Amino acid sequence: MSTNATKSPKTGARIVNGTALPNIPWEDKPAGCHQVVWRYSGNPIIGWNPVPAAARIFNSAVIPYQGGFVGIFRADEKNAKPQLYFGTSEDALKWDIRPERIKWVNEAGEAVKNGYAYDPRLLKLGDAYYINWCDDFPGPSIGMGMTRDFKTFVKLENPTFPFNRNGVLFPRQINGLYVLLSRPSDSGHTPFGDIVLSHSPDLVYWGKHRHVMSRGVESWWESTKIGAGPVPIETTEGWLLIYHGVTTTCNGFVYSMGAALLDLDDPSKVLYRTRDYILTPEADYETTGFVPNVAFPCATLADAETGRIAIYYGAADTYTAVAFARVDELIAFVKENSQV
Ligand code: BMA
Repeated sequence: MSTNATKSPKTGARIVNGTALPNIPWEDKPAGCHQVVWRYSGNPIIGWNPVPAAARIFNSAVIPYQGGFVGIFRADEKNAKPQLYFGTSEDALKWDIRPERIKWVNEAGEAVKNGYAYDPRLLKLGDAYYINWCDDFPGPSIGMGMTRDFKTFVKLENPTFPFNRNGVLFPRQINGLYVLLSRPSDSGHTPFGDIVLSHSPDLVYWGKHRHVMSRGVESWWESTKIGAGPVPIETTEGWLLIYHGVTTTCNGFVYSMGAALLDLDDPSKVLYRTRDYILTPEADYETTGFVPNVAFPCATLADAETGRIAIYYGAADTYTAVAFARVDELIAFVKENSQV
């Protein structure tokens, strides 16, 4: 049992620059649940062998589209290499995933060969949709792609060279510049890692790099490394960033989730950051699978009208799962439980 008691009164925090999403998948917090984030009772929503070519779909990103939902999915194919797949859904819970991986073209419309691709993030920026993922440069680096119709997927310039992972764009320009979170790393199962950010005038050239936050010192659940999770949510209290934090045990890494509030004008400034995790592997589908003890968030759906948030996360590098939170309650928890 986690000790994430949410004793706080609500802060009145609201999502800003978002849209109403009345059809967000949702379940109220079960009676007697004392956690600030609670799991969907129908988890996992995607299980083993979801399409003939892939053994496992997890660490994936979804977004509302034309009244329904679309997703970019990390699918580990049966040679164990990850690739990106596209899917659609009416309710964001039952997914129709295309049987073949996404075929990228470059800006000249020519086919692009991909080594591997994993842990996608997806957002709308202006009138186009952007995808970031861990790309084979060769060697892990941040990949960036764009689509307007989820039919043609255009691969853009890599914002970073190796080694880097967990590239996450902010959903609007800040002071006239695009902003990208990332996590410099090594080529393997990186045993370190802090979150940094970079600025760009055009999504091609990146600079003005800033350190955002380091792995935890006092908080042992995130003592090995941290990485940005879903696209940050703009709120009245700052950018709400849900992230993953990793600890090293004698049986390997354990991936949990934390949350932070970043300054709206300068998101390299951390205003608050949870001391305790907001979700840690407890359910069978999180503690048992291809890689046990992994809860890895890559996307949220958010209803700006009601403050309801659905968090999409990969469980045990095997399943796709959903958890829920309310923005006011989560922000109250981040502030009261802050280690900053
Ligand atoms: C990280 C990434 C994630 C994965 C996690 C746990 O390094 O590869 O895709 O979920 O390890 O295996």
